[in-house]
Amino acid sequence: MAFLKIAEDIIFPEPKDDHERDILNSIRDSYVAISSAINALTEFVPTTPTLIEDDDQNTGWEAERTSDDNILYGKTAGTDAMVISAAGLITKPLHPVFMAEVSAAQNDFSVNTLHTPVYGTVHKNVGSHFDGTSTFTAPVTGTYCIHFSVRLTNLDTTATELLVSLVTNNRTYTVNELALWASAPGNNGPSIGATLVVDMDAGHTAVVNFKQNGGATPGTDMVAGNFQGFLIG
Ligand SMILES: [Ca+2]
Ligand SMILES: [Ca+2]
Repeated sequence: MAFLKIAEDIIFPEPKDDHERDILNSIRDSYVAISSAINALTEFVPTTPTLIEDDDQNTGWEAERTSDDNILYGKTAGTDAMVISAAGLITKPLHPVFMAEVSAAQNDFSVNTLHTPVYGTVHKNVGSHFDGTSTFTAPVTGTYCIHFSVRLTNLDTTATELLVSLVTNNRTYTVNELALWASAPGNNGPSIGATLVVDMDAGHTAVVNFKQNGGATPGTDMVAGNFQGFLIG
């Protein structure tokens, strides 16, 4: 603030008489008050600082909504999309995630036909992009991690193969199991499935299919399975 001192010497020369001294003292008092106010403004520190925010204040980054919580909040359209905790742990509350499993046995599937399992028990469904039964719809173009499995029983020993697939718009991912493990009706078969990295466009769907080629009808039962996924980015 050296320039203010120089300005003060220029503005307030030595008065010629008492009248001029009174006037200069009055001006000096006002000048000191204004200078103090300017200094106070430059030292102002907001208690809840906002780092970046748009005009209508519903999108941006905020630091410490409560005193010294050391949390960083990233919000879009008024909702927190990313939160970084004081420990540096990053959560994304709006990020698409779904977790579902087969809720009840589905029995006597016909052979040589594609079937779509129903995953009726939904444990998590952020954004509601899973329809609650069989289909996940990508809300945004990106790369997803998707896991699927089915556990089948009562495969006929004459079945020639079992195909379990994840079907998306861009491609189909198939696990091909021969029926060697299907010895006799009533035997429990293993879970069949895969965990995949999948490219999807916004609006594309992912569903699980299975098909038994060969064997008698009716026979194959599905007793369990999982369908899960999340957006990688
Ligand atoms: Ca806005
Ligand atoms: Ca702090």
